[in-house]
Formats: sequence, C-alpha cells, structure tokens
Amino acid sequence: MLTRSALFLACATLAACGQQSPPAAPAAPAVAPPAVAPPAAAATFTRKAAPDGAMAYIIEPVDGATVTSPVHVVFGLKGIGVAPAGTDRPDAGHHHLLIDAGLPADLSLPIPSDDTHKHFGGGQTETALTLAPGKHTLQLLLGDHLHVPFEPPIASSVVTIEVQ
Ligand SMILES: [Cu+2]
Repeated sequence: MLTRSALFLACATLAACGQQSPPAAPAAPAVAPPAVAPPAAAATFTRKAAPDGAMAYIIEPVDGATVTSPVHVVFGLKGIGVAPAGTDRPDAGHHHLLIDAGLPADLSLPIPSDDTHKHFGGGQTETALTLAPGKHTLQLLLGDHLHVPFEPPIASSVVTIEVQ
C-alpha cells in the first residue's frame, strides 16, 4: 500500500506518468535503489599512484591492421611490472583488454568483468581473441591486485582492427 500511494503521489506531481518508464524521482523513498548501484558503504577503493612514466601499449596487432580471428594480441608495459590479480605488490598490476568498449566511467571501481572487459589475472601478457568479422577496437587498461585502475590510469592507445 505504501508503494502504491507513493506511486500515486509521484503520479500526481509528475506529468510523465503516462509513459512506461518508471519515474526516476529522487523523492520516492519507498522505492529501493537500482540493483546496479553498489551500496554506498559496501567498499571503497584507494587507487594506487601510477609510477612516473608507466605506460601500457598494444604491441600486436597494430592500429589499422586487417587480421583473422582468433586475433593474437600482445600486451606491452613500460615502467611498471606484472603481477597476478590478488597479489598486492608495489608498482605492479595486471592487464585488462577492453574490446569495443571505452574506459570505464568510474575509474575508482574495479574494472567490470564481461565480454568487453577481459581480465588477465594470471599475469598473462598475450592472448588469442575470437572476434566476429568487422571493425573492432582494442585498448589495454592496467588494474591493481583488486582490478582497480591506477591514478592516473595506465591505458594504451586504442587500436582499431578489421577482422576478416
Ligand atoms: Cu582484473
């Protein structure tokens, strides 16, 4: 009943009630926050400082290359070392490959793990990537032992490839 009356109240104040999308009204305490938002106090991460001059780069394939799948991708790193995920070593991290994805919007959080954000938590420095034919972008982003990007982020240039 509370939800119902809250909704009614929201409807009374919002002209957009005829629309399907639920009102994103901040003034609706009865509605639980969206599941995607992490609880505020769940965890906070301290981004490690990137060592001076540290950089990530994609050795292979080169930007503009036409390749066949599986695509051999070789990761390059300068000024910082590689350590497996979970191993908290100073000045070391592990690679993440962003496939057809930009840098995460919030770099204070662990890098997502999905089809477009691949973790190389074993400390790998290369991979064979199965990609559909067409244009794709690749970018490396180094994360610390908790998969959190460094400050400033150690990310490679974006490499655009054409998969035949
Ligand atoms: Cu990771």
